Amino acid sequence: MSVRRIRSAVVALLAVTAGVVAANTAAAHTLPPRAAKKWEVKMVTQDGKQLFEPKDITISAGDTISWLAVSGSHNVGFWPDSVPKGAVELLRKAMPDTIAPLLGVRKPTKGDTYVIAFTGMPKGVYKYYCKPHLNKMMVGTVTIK
Ligand SMILES: [Cu+2]
Repeated sequence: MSVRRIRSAVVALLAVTAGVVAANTAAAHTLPPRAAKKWEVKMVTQDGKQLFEPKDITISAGDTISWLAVSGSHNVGFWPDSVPKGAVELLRKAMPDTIAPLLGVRKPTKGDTYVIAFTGMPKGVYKYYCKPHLNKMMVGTVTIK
């Protein structure tokens, strides 16, 4: 086999491989989107402690978290510098019933919920807190993977 023939065989093989890769990439883009999931984080006062349960949660962008009042009076707040770059404005729009920028109303009644849909939010770690119990380290994280 001549060098020229080998060269054209290699070129043909590379073209086929590139075609397969392109086809796979196109297929991945046509898969139906994953259904958004709804998560629950409990807000609890128990045995003199205040906490979010679970304290740390990992979700996908588009998922919703419902913070459920179980006992005590709590809220959900974020610091502008404790969320990923580009998330502040999206979070501000996604947070209902705020009493200050990135700070939700208190939920003092058992069964009340505070709900945020993390639609279109950037990946990363979102650190948050409960304002009335920040001095008792009632904090948590939402990680968008
Ligand atoms: Cu609290």
